[in-house]
Amino acid sequence: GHVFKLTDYKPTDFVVERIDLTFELDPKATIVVSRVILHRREGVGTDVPLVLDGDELTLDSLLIDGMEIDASLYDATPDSLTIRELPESAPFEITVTTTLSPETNTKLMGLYRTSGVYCTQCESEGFRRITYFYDRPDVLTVYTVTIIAAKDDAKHLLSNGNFLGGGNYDEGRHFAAWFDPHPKPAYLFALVGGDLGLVEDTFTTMSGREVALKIYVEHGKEPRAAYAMDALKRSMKWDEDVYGREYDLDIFQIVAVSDFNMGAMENKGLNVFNDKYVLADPETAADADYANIEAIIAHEYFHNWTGNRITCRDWFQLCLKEGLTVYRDHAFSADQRSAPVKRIAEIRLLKAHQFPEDAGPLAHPVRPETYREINNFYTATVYEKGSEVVRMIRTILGVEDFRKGMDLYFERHDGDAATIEDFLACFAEASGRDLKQFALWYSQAGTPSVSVSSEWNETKKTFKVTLEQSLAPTPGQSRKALMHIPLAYGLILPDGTEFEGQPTGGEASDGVFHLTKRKQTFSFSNVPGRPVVSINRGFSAPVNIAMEQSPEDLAHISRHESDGVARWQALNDYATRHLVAASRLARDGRNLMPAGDLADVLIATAKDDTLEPAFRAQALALPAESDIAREIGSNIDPDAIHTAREAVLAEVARAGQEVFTTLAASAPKGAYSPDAAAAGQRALAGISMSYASIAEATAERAKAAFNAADNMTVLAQALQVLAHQFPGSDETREALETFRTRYADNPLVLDKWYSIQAMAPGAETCERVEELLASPVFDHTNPNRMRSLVGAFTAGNPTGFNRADGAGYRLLARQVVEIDGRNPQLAARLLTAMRSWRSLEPGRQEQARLALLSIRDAGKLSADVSDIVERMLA
Ligand code: B3K
Ligand code: ZN
Repeated sequence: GHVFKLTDYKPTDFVVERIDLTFELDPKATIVVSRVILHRREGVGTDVPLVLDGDELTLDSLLIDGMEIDASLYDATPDSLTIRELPESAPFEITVTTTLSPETNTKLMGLYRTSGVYCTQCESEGFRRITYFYDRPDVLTVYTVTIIAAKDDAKHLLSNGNFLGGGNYDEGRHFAAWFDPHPKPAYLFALVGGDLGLVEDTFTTMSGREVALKIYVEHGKEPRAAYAMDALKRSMKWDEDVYGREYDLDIFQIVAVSDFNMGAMENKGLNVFNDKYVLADPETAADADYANIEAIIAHEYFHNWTGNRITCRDWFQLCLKEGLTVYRDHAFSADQRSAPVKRIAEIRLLKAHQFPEDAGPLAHPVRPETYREINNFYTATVYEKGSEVVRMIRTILGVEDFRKGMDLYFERHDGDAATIEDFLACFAEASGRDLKQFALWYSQAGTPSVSVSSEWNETKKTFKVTLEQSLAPTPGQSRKALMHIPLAYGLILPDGTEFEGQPTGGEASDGVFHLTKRKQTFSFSNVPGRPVVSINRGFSAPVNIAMEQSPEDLAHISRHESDGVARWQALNDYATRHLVAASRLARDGRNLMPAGDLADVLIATAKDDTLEPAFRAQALALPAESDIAREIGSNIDPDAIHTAREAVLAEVARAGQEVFTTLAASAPKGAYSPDAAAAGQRALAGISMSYASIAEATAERAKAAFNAADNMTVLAQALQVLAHQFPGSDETREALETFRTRYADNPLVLDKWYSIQAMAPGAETCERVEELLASPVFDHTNPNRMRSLVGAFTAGNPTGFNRADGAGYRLLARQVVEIDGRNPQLAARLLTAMRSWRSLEPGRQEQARLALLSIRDAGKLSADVSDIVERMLA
């Protein structure tokens, strides 16, 4: 396939002045009439034709200024429309008619049907599946949209912008017209038609304008949209308070649909959501679902300024809107909840998803420089590392200059299709700081490593910290330049207080070392006693730290750190180190060393009620098997890791049995509230219940919790302990059956049932997943179902998926090929679960390679899947 390059950017030959779209909705034959006014860009020769994008389109008719033209003057293929001999300078109008079949559009890109609702998904390149157009983010124009449909087929007819009017059209049909005054690229276009339930509210903006808020859901589910509505209002207020950003239309609409390739989409004034991220009530949604809804509602809303008002020049700049908007939604959630607990969750996620991506064959820069299929670049690197890069800008500039830079960006680029260079220039200008070296974070892939060593001189009372950076080669980048790495630090003195003196040897301000050279030594003098360094506090830079720190030093940090995140980091490092060592012993078939000290620290943290419950729950959650695997890095044996981790869990559980038994009963009583404090208490009680059950070695406690549960958080947690710790027990069988029958009519809840089973450790799970896939009630076409079963198994079950005989890989390969025929985006996404295959031990590696080859040789593959499979095999 074609390789797109950042350096090939060129503006279009023609400029779009406006577009008027008319849709006559029909499941099999929707007629789209697109009237576009354009003019030739100044300096473009008259011999240059107009070339518009298409994808699987057929042209019904083409008019220029209302007239038919000779067939020799244009060519229409499924993926392009070329028109020659157009006027030299005057604007002209083209009228393009296409017919679509939403019902058979299984790619969920362009216009499709989901549970009887018409909906669109245009980012990145879905608009070209609707009509021939310049489907690229730097072509911004105003849209007028008229939708006509049978009243009994589509009661609500929605599009972007403000409502112009509507009414009866002809026999049995009605229409609605919308005008969006804000010029936008085609990827932000949206249309929805259907008979939906509606939840309404209003928001009064900072300048006193009233905005109508509407959330559309399936009939009967209206009460489950209340939390999303609340989150939306809080988001709108937050963006005004924190960034001075006001909403800019009379109406903001959200539609929840059940078939959606990702979480949600920020179409101007008409967000379309995966219903998983809208619908919640205590009986059916767990605390994590509420937190996700809050974060995603905020994320899509924040795109209105970072993405829509200021969009991207080309898809290479994707992180301009995504990294920045993730950064903004993180800050929002931190303000709504506990900031340290939120940050810990972010660090965990970054390390679990982005670090492995950056360390494997799919590694790419935050701003990629080439792509074959842009859909494959909606990645943890673009989103999460992209957010970390923005966060580092704030760390380097400080809060005030960061805000100045953001203000300048909004002011200068409102209405633009901008680049990363534009963005960085605003911060450089606002702060007077040179960000040239820093900009490497956008162009160099891979996770930098920083090795840290220190030297204490007892007689001179001096302390030296030496930092050295390195960055391993990644695909296409064999040589790397030195980065600007901002490392927040603290020096913790023997009495637990912090040393405040400034070092020499390099820039260090506000508790941040600026590592800009390969190796730098920061020297402190007049230090009263040997300090312990707490480095990369709060994860100020997304790097791997290599530092020999004794368990005593780590324990000292975890006891005295004033910063909750750093305290957790120390604990987590300590636990990781222990688990890595234990896994190595298990791999060699040797006895594990006792976890005494680790258990003591964890138990002390568990019962320290000066700490918030959510923090204690995070501290108790041992690094996952995948975290341990990542630390080990190569020759990985997932079974050894599992054995070692289970042994440590059991040891901690037994040592702290009394504490865990008490805490297991500490969940808040009374009516359920999704607020962060109550969720934190449930998290602590939940993980304690799990430890207590492990210590008791019977399923009774978990089964009792399951039977008594009055909310989904407790119920799902109990089911997970049963299925993962006590597989095959009568209690587990009963609970699984109860859950299945109780929620048979609620697919989103049943997804939890699939995931919990798919993540049950051990080789047998592979057969169980096959069995569930073969069940006639399992809907293979729905992305949420597939992710909850196949995605959970492949990405969340290291021992099951990485079964030594390769059955897990073969299962994935078969599913990928099958799904690819319908929905390439979903297939490619599921396949990325194999991205770390080269770090496995040789036997599994070979099995994985054979599975990848079987996909590569499967015949007709989509660009999405072939791009991933080829990069993985390269
Ligand atoms: N911008 C969309 C993602 C579109 C993915 C296209 N393959 C959701 C978001 O990040 O807000
Ligand atoms: Zn986004």
